Amino acid sequence: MSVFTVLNPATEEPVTTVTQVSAEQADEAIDRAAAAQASWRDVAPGDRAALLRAFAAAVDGASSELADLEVAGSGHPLGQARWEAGHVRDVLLYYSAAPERLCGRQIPVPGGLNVTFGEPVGVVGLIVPWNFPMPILSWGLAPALAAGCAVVAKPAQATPLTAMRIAELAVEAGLPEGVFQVLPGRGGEVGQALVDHPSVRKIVFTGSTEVGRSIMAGCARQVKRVTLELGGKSANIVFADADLERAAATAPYAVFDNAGQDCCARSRILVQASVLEAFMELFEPAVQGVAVGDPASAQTEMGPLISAAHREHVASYVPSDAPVAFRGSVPDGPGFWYPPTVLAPVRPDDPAYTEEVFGPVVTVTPFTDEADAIAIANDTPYGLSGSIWTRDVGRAIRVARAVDSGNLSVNSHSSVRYWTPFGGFKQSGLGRELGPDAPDAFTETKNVFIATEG
Ligand code: TAP
Repeated sequence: MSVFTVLNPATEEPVTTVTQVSAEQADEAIDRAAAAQASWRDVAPGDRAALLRAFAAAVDGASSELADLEVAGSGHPLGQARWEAGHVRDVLLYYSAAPERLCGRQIPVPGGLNVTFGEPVGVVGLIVPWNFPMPILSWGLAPALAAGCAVVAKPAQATPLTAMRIAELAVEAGLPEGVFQVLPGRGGEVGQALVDHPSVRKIVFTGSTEVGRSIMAGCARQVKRVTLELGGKSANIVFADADLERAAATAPYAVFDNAGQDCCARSRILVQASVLEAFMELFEPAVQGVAVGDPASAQTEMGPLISAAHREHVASYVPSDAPVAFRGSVPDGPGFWYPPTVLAPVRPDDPAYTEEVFGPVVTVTPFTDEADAIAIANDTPYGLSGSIWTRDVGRAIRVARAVDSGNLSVNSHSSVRYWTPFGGFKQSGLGRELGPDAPDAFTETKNVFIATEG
């Protein structure tokens, strides 16, 4: 039996130990899920909706506890962690409306009619990364349960605590045993078991593009459905006619939120050359104003990185001769801290400019005109997110249509709304999560012909 010690990233102290599930135990859990799903799919839609609402209420009742767990186990600032717990409740509530609205179609055909049914795909395997343990769990969990699927989730090894507690809350709220299980363990063992077990009919994976590729190849062996939410290298495009004060004031939060450990981080700021200097003058105090410190304080805006190894990885993008324009500060003492860091000017082949850093490091690059901005924004294998700052509505729409990315904001740095579809272009992923159609992605369309002629 192996155990994993969860560390507090702000103190480097152990929080607790978690017994790791083995591949054999994962297979047994998947068998339990398959048995439970056979009954869950037959729960009347109104009753399934009521159970999801009860689950949401249980999460709401435990939101302080969940937030505290995320502060201790993931280093998320308290305000952010509270928002994340509330987000899980809201996502469950949003999809609690779905069971009673999963309607098929009737299609007139010669000699009778065809009806379609959205049948639940079966058992869904959710593989969750460490950066947003609660929200990303909920994005797959809620629509899958609503569609009548059972869910077996594997949290990241480093951050299992909130997912484990949410699974207990599901049972306390009345969800039948086995309908939602959380299996803490290693990716190569428990995650692989989800990919390999024939009863798992869909994998919802969020994580790195590299692991995503191998998951997709594994799913291909059984023609298993797969959704991939992968990496990003998104652009924050600031045109000369933009509200520069707002663009500069929000730019730190567009990339340093969650210490930059955010797939949607706008880690490449592109600024029209004619306003570059003015932008940088506004951006510097905004970066230095980011409150980096104790995640348990409600005033903190940015906490530590997840681990010492990840800090080393982030730091490798900022060697001693890196073009650091300016940076913020970090607390002294223990903790996996890394300061908000702005690099400019950067070479086009600088890895900090071309690769996903997944830490609080941003590059600033000038562009000449609209076509140049679009070309630079699209010069990446990724296409997840991005922002466009301009007062010209026509340009905003033109650029938004031209940037190859799944989620763009105009005059805003926000990324995810659970009532709109979310996902990436190119190597940022496959498929969409969230939005009103998400439960459909957990069903298979069945087409039945009914003869009406005697
Ligand atoms: P990964 O190393 O890819 O890990 C993600 C999850 O996959 C973890 O639960 C991990 O388990 C598991 N895993 C690892 N190897 C596996 C295997 N061979 N088979 C099955 N599962 C396996 O990513 P990460 O470092 O946790 O997360 C950072 C990445 O996620 C970044 O690239 C980021 O952009 C991306 N991300 C994307 C999104 C969206 S919505 N597009 C959102 C958040 C993060 P262990 O923890 O045990 O290794």
